[in-house]
Amino acid sequence: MLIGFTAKGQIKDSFGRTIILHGLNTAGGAKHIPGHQPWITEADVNREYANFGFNAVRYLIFWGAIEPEKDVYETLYLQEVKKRVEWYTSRKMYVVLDMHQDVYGYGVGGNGAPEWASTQTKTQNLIPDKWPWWMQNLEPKVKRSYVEFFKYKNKKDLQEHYIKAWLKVVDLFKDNPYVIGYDLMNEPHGGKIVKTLSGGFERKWLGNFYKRLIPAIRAVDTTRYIFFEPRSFGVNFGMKSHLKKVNDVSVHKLVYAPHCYMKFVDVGGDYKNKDKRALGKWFKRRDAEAAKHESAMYIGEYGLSPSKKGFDKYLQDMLNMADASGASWAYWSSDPGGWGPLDGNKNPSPILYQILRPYPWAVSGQILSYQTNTTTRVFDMDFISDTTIAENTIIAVPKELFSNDYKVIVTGTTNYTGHIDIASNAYYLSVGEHNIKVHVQIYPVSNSKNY
Ligand code: IDC
Repeated sequence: MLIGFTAKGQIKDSFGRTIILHGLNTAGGAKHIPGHQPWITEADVNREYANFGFNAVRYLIFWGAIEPEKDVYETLYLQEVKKRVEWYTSRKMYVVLDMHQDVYGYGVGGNGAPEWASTQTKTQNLIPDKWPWWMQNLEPKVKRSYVEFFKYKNKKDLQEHYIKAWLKVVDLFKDNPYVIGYDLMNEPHGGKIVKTLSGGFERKWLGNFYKRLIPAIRAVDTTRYIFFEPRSFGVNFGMKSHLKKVNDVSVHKLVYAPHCYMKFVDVGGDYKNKDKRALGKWFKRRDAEAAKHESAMYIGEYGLSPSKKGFDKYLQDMLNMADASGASWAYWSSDPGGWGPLDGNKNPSPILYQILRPYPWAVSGQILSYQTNTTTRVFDMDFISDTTIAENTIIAVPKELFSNDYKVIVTGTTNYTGHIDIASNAYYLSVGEHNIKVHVQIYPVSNSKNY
């Protein structure tokens, strides 16, 4: 049994299949450029689908781009987002819309909140630029902006406008079944460090913020999943979250969407055994929290530089643990170069070959377990069939790794049909027997150059 697969801890598609999301964040580069759209073209999206076998994207949007002036909504921006979102959804890829922010917003040197949403403006620079960017959260003006936003009491209009900005987005996507969910706010941060670390921020301010935002979305959309995050500071490293159980209203479609950035990724050192132990702890805590929230888990961000020694081992351990938890994920980020799976010329970087692996794209039944042997590249999955779901089970088998040259062995039943679908990078399986344990094994048969 998968660690994270409690009764409610699964993401289902409109046919009732259980789905696991694998994909990229698109894109960091959109934060500070005019228009705020990512680097990607439709051909790049198609490559993610047809070559890499990704079935999802975490697509960044910004409150500051939606409502750049108070009460003025940028419909052109939203139309441009819609156009790009449809590049994915027309291919039946799932889109998670991420209302992104780092360092609060544009008024204080960050991204996300519009300038007008800070009474503070950045006039001093106390934190050196050479420090990791998130240390800018220690700037007094940034701290005060977060406090004004989350405290709510004295500046209610900030959250009210944030909610209204979300409703503009919801309005545009609520009828698109492949827009799987809304990630309410990227990496919420409480401003005050002690309040943040001691749990007060999550228990009160963040929890209350979700209690306002979730019902507002549910009043117009009861179909999408709502993805919510714990605080980022400390939790990204593996500390525990203090968020009280988050509740949905009228439906129960919640996804817990923490980020995973081990300390070694940002500060010093290569990947070592102690980091693997810390990673194990990160998963143990997140699994328990997802269970508490009765939510599936989606690791909305993880990533690192391929110049880190042990980056490959880290990614293997990370994704093995994600498979054991049944967690979905989005790699940070698709931006070419740097940490990206593509280099500056859009050629595969060493990251790509570590994050591609087969996975259950959509399963007609109950997934019991799935894993990849990172040495042999053999994939195994067990599930219990459900013939009341007419759609095929789909297993992604990335072409970039397998060159469509692989064998599939299905055991547990002889009553099935299966075929390799080259266009979608996947194996399609239809089982005729209900409620039976089926085992699927996929293994490469050629000496493909890519692994
Ligand atoms: C990073 C970008 C980097 C940029 C920085 C600040 O990769 O180029 O300078 O944001 O805007 C997060 C954030 C995500 C970060 C990412 C990597 O959600 O926006 O992107 N990260 O540092 N949290 C932890 C790490």
